[in-house]
Amino acid sequence: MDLNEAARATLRANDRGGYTVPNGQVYPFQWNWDSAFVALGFDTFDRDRAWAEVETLFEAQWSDGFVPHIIFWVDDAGYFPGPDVWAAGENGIRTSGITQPPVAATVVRMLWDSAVAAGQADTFRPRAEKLFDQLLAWHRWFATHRDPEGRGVVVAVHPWETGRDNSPEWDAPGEPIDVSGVGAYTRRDTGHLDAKMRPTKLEYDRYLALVQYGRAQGWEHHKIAVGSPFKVADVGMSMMMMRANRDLAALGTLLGKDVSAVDRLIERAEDGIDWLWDADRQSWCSRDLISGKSSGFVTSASFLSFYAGIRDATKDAATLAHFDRIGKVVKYMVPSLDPEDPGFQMVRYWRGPVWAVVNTMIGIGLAEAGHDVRAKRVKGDTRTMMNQTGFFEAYSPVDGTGSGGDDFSWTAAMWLAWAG
Ligand code: 9WN
Repeated sequence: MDLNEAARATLRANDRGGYTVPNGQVYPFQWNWDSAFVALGFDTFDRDRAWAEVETLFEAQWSDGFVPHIIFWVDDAGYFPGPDVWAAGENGIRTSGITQPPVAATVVRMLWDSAVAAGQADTFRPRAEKLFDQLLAWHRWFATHRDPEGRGVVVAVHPWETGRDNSPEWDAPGEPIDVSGVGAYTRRDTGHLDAKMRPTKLEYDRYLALVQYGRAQGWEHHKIAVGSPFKVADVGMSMMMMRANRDLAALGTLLGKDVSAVDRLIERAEDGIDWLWDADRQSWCSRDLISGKSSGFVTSASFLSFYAGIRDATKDAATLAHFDRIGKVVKYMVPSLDPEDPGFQMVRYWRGPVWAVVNTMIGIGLAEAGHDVRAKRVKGDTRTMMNQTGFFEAYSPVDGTGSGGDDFSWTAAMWLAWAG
């Protein structure tokens, strides 16, 4: 089977009817940003199914605009924590109580452009209009509840919210989390996968303590925004949000919608984003809202500034210097953590491995900013790893071996939509 066929087969196998599971065993539910990326894969061979993926996600949107990170459409004991632990949702739809990186607006804009190019604007316009309104509500929710100081950034209240669960950026901000009352629980992830590829017990205790905290607040977002013991301005989500708002404004303009509210969010982000520039490290870095301290970590998210549309000659040059330095150390770009960092681990999740979806965003951003050689490197490395290893959850930047689950939906989707 050629890889195009294999990628389509992976998406079909993980399709549960209207939504796609990231991987049948390890992640048996709908995940937010996975579904957005998966839609781009479907769009290469089944346009209607692509739109349905995003529409199903937004069926789980709460009345305040929030879109959950997991939707538990069915029961499955293969994942922990499940719906009973979260105890969240609206209208009988069981969900988690936190969100995930806002990439959906960027995806819907791409789906719309693709429908227009295929001469199907009239067919898809009503669906695009509905999604525009839902996306705008979600972005407003972010501005209210995930940017409590109005800084123009995205403040995560849970490491899972960032989508980069065990990045070392969350280590110091996670220290004050009280894990003494977490109690006994059984992880499922380490039943499916080698524990050396997964977060540690201490990290899981913190994840669970934060779930218990949110649940105790009844998942009332205004309370959590103020009182959460974990509040970190995530450079990844902040860059993706800036990009997503630009795409939402462009989509709205194409649809004849009023985009003034989105324009204000873009201005706020452009005014505030420099707060995430770490002058000592000469890099874009996440910053703890509570302590005010920069993480100082150079991660793959640090290279999303181009994708966000930031053009700043001095900062761009410094960011590219990190990129070139890292590119000499690893065989495959872009590792989730600087390989010269003492905490770098080539297979432990977001402390080293390369993720195809992050590479896609970095590659698109570099190409748009005119850094063609580097953009080609990112795409070529991604393609090589997929060719050698198949569609793994992530890959070692050192030797390209697979890390995490195999037959992974968003990886297959990125082959179809970008790398292949
Ligand atoms: C928690 C599904 C998700 C991705 C995340 C990735 C991982 C979950 C987990 O899997 O997170 O949300 O249990 O490890 O970190 O980015 O959306 O693929």
